[in-house]
Amino acid sequence: MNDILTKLAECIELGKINKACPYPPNMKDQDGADELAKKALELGIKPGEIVDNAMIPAMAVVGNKFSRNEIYVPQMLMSAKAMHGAMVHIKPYFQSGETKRKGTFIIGTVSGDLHDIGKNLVSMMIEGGGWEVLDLGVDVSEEKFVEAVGKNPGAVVGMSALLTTTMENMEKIVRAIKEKYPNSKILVGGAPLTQEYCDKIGADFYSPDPQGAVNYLKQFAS
Ligand code: B1M
Repeated sequence: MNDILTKLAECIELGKINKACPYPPNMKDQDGADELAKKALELGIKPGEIVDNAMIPAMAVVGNKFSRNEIYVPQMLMSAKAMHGAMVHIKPYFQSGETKRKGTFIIGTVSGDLHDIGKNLVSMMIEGGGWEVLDLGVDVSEEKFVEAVGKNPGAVVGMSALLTTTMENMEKIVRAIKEKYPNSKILVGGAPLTQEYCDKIGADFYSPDPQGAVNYLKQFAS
């Protein structure tokens, strides 16, 4: 039983999505995250156990390696895809309520900004960490963020900005959310951001990378 979870974790770490996936070359024709997650469920392993003992630790390894510059964006994207391959089988159990999520995380790239590669990585890592992710996409307006927070009480909010010009929009959105929902927690990131800027705009936390975002969320997990 543990063997299959070890193999699943390895597939996620190395970005082996499914059997047909040719990457990584030394795992050609072997089962990937997709098949292994399905088999684990068929063996009667609980979805929560698969997530907690294989998927979350594997994504944490990936996130930490990325933070230390031991792997780069392409490898991380492959891992995130492998995680998604497994998640397809697990998701129905979360949706039915049989397996509990840690909370809801709302994420979007701020208005005026169409960059989404970093935002998607953060989103996938957090989903891999057992959270329900509501991804609002790119060019997300103040109104859309505020509406999403209103509809999801207690959700943690994440914002990404890649342009120095759209960082100003981030400030407006943070202020609008905090005005209406003062207890909401807001996490910000993106290449031009700094801790100083995060403090200036009244956001709660700045993370330069996805793993920092996952770690920040741990304190709010239910
Ligand atoms: Co644009 N672009 N771009 N671009 N683009 C940059 C950002 C730029 C630095 C390039 C440059 O001039 N050297 C520059 C910004 C300059 C500035 O503002 N100071 C720039 C510009 C100017 C523009 C346009 C204005 C160009 C034009 O049209 N004249 C235009 C703007 C469009 C718009 O948004 N309105 C534009 C367009 C585009 C493309 C559409 C072509 C494409 C985006 C495709 C896409 O995202 N789907 C694009 C790209 C790819 C880039 C570069 C090359 C790469 C960005 C990227 O994806 N990096 C970028 C130059 C560069 O960075 N080398 C550039 C990889 C990604 C994993 O990193 O997003 O930083 P990043 O995310 C990191 C962290 O920041 C963090 O985690 C991630 C992983 O470590 N992170 C978070 C991100 N969000 C987070 C949120 C968190 C926590 C961490 O919590 C919520």
